[in-house]
This record gives sequence, C-alpha cells and structure tokens, in this order.
Amino acid sequence: MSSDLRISADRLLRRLEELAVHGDSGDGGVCRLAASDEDRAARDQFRAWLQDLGCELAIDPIGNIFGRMPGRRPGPPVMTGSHLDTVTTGGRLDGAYGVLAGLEVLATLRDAGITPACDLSVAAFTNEEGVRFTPDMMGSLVLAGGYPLADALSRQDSAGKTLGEELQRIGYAGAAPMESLRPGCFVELHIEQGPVLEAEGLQVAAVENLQGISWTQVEIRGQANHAGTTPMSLRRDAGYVAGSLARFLRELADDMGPPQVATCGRIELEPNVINVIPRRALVTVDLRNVVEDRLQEAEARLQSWLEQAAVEEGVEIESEILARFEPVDFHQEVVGVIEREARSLGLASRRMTSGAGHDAQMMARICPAAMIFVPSVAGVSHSPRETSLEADLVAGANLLLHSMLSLAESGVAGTP
Ligand code: HGY
Ligand code: MN
Ligand code: MN
Repeated sequence: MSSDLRISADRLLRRLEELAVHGDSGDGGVCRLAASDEDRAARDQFRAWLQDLGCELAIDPIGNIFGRMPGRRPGPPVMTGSHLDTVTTGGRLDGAYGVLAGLEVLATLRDAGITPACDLSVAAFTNEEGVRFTPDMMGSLVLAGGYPLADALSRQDSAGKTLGEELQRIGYAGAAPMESLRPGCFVELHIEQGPVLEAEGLQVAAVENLQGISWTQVEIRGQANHAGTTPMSLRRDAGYVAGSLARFLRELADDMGPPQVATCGRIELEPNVINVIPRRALVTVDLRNVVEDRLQEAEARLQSWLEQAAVEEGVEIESEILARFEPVDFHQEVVGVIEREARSLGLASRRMTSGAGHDAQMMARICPAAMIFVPSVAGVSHSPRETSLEADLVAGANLLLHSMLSLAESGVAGTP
C-alpha cells in the first residue's frame, strides 16, 4: 500500500546540488534572478527532468512551468510547486526545494507504478522573489488572475529591460492557456526561513496563515552641495532623510511590537561621493503584519513621517507602492491533511504563520491551499548560509508526497 511509500532521498539531495550550480555564487549560495541566464539554465534543467519523467509539460505566457501526471479521474490537479529564482544573495533551498520535492513526488509515483486518484502537477512559478521585477510572487499572482499579464510583462528592471523581453530572450514566453493549468488544490513545501521549528526541535509545520506585505519605494530629492562649505542650516540633505527613515522604521516596529516588522533593504544615494551632500536618495520599505488593519496603521504612520520629513528638511518626497498583499488564511482542510499525514509519518508538527511571502498565498485566491515548512538551520535564509538538515528535507518531501496523495483521494481538488 502507498502508506509505506517514501521518496528517493539520494535523488532529491543530488538534484538540489545539481540545480545549485546554476547561479552558484561561489560562497555556498546562489544568485539566480528572474529571467536571467542563470534562471534559464535552472529552468532548462527542471524541464529536462520533467521530460525524463514523461510528464505533460506546459509553459504559460508569464513563463510559469508546469509538469503534470494524469490521475485515475480527470479534473483540476492537486498541484505543488514553488520558484527557481532567488534573491541576489540567495541560498540553495529557497524555492528550489519546493520545486524539486514536487518533482520527486512525481518520480516516486512513477517508479512505484502508482496512478494517483486525480492529476498531480508541479509548478515552477516565475519571479517569486520580486528582486529584479516587482511585485514579488508575480507568476503565481498572474496565474491566479490577480495581476494583468500585460502589466506584468511590461515591468522593467533597473536596466530598463522588461520581463516580457527577458522571457522571450530566455525562451520561456509560453503559450499554454492559464485556465487549463489552474490547480484544484495547492500545497507548497518550503524551508521555514526563520528560527521557530529548530528552536522547538520539530521537523515539520503545517502553515495555516501568512502575513500581509507592503513594499514601498521612496524617492527623496534634495540639493547637492559642498560638504565643507554648506552650513548645516542651509542643507536639503536627501542622505540625511534616507538614514532617518531607516531609523524611523526600526522605531515604528518597536513601538507597534511583534509581529510588526519593518525593513529598509535598499538605500541608493546620488552622487554617492564623500564630499557632496546627496541630492537624491532611493529607499525601499518592506512592512509586514499578520493583521491587516495593523499593517494599514504602519503604512499610515510611514506616510505621515514622510510628509513631516519633507517639510523639516525642505526636500521633495515621492513614494510608489511596489507590492501590496493582504494577510492570507490557508484552507483548514488542507492544513488538517498535512497534520494527519505528519502524524502517520511519525513527524511531530505544529501550526504556524509564514513571515515570508510565497506562491501558495496566490494559489489560495483560486483554490484550497496550504504549506509545509521544514526547519532552517539557525533560522537563516536569503543568505548563502541558508541550509537545512538533510533528514528534515527528506521528511518534508515525504510529507508532501503523502499529503498530495491524500488530497487527491479526498476530492478536495474538485471535479472538472
Ligand atoms: O519577500 C518574500 O517574503 C519572498 O521571499 N518573496
Ligand atoms: Mn521562497
Ligand atoms: Mn525568498
């Protein structure tokens, strides 16, 4: 019976290493920005593994890649998946682990000659990180109908290249109709990227909700002048406002208390030289909270701080929302299946909230969805130091296997 079925640990761990070659940053990490040459290489590798598996392959117009295995009954698939793109200083597991564990689930069923109760599919979504093109979770958001395809394809990177041009260039501007690709239910396996599971000595978590995200780009325009001759009272210093904004964000998060978080991830100054008062600053703000009206409160306090700073320093400030997603509650039935299958596998688990954004939050807009987490060593992620214990990676993949089989049997994915 399939309850004894286990994935091939060797094949999963080997493929994680083989995929990490694409974008290898030389320090144990990976830099594989969306629609870059490194992303193309990883996509090509994933596609080759899907073809070796005999999966039905599809690529949609935003470059999402899907591998599908037919089940005993027709209809929308139970889907898993994640992303192959990384942040600039990424690790080997963020995204890639969920994609390759999904591939491993299909390979395990093929090797065992098991036909699932309904179609299963694995997806690699385009531009989850949003580092090169904003917003993040873009490919899954477009598939979910939350962002017009034309708008997404027109988003530009800092060099002025559009996502559409870049997908054409790397050969992943697909044509598969999205309607036929949408899942009937979705479960994503991902590293926790935080300290909780390791601290509690747990191997897996059933993720039941995910916090809201607000990304803002702030442009501050002051006046360049001589650093030595300009009296402090006459300055319109964009650099000073940028630095003060970073401090304000820390004070805001401290004042609001957990789970509010606030991050100033980028500060770019012009002309960025030692003896010139900066005339311009470009600053990014990342605000997150699991409660929507608290996130709105943080956004409102940011805007009033910016208005006051502009008056006090005599600078012009313009802000642009780059991404805004409300908190998401995942589907209780899917969470329950994950917990039940964890118990059957003898894995101690807990429910938890995701601090990071994930493609699952976009699939939750169109079907029952939830996530599985495995521990991150020292809670580190978005860093070359990102790693997880092999035993946990294998345990998570086995839980994904049995959760998907159980969801296929349950019929939660719906009928055609
Ligand atoms: O920003 C996030 O939470 C995700 O890694 N894109
Ligand atoms: Mn991720
Ligand atoms: Mn990430």
